[in-house]
Amino acid sequence: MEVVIVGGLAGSGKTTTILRMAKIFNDAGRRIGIIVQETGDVDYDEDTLLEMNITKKNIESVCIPCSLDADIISNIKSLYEEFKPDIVFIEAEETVLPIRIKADLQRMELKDMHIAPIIIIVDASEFPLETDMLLRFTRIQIENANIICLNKVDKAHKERIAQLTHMLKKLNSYAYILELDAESDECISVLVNAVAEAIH
Ligand SMILES: Nc1nc2c(ncn2[C@@H]2O[C@H](COP(=O)(O)OP(=O)(O)OP(=O)(O)O)[C@@H](O)[C@H]2O)c(=O)[nH]1
Ligand SMILES: [Mg+2]
Repeated sequence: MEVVIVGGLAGSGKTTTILRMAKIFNDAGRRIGIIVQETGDVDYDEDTLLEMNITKKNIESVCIPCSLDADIISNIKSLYEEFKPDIVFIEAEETVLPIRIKADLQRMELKDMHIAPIIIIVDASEFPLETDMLLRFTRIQIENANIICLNKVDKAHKERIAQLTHMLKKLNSYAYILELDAESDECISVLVNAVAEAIH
C-alpha cells in the first residue's frame, strides 16, 4: 500500500488534483482509498468516487493534533484491513504538516506500507512571492515537500510563476517543482508519472 500525502493551503487545488490522479491510477487498475479532513467548499463528488470504486474516509477532528494522529492511524488501519487499497491519498488540512503525518505513519510500522513523496500544492495565482509573508506552517510545508505543484498556472502571469519558482527554490532546492493546471490532462500526467516512478 502506497500512501500519498497531499498538503497545501485551502483552495489551492488538493481535492481536484487528488481526484485527477486517482482517476488515472484507477484506470491503470489500482485500488484507491482517500482520507480527507473535510473543511473546503468543493467536496469529493460521491458519484465520481462510486464510479471509480474509491473508498473515502473522513477525519472530523481538525487542528487537534492528538486526535488527528489517532484518527489518521485508525483510518489507515481500517482502510487497509477492509479495502486493501494499492494507493491511499491523504488530503491534509492546510495547517497540518504532511511531514508530521509521515512520521506518525512510519511509527505505525504497518507491513506493506510505503510513503510516497510528499506533494504540496500551491496556488500560483495567489501564493505570496516573499518568504517573509509566509505563515510558519506554510514555510515548513514547502521546506519539507518532495514535489511542489504550482497549480492554477492557467490563472497566473508567466512573470509571477518565474518569481514564485525562484522563491520556492530558495526555500527548498531539492523538491521537484512542476507547473500544473489541475484541470488539464497533460499536466496531471506529468505529476502522475513523477509519483508512479517513486512508488512500486
Ligand atoms: N483555474 C483553475 N482552477 C482550479 C485549478 N485546480 C483547482 N481549481 C479550482 O480551485 C477551487 C479549489 O479547488 P479544490 O481542489 O477544492 O482545492 P482544495 O485545496 O482541495 O481546497 P480545500 O479542501 O478547501 O482546502 C475549485 O473551484 C477548483 O475547481 C486549476 O488548475 N486552475
Ligand atoms: Mg479539498
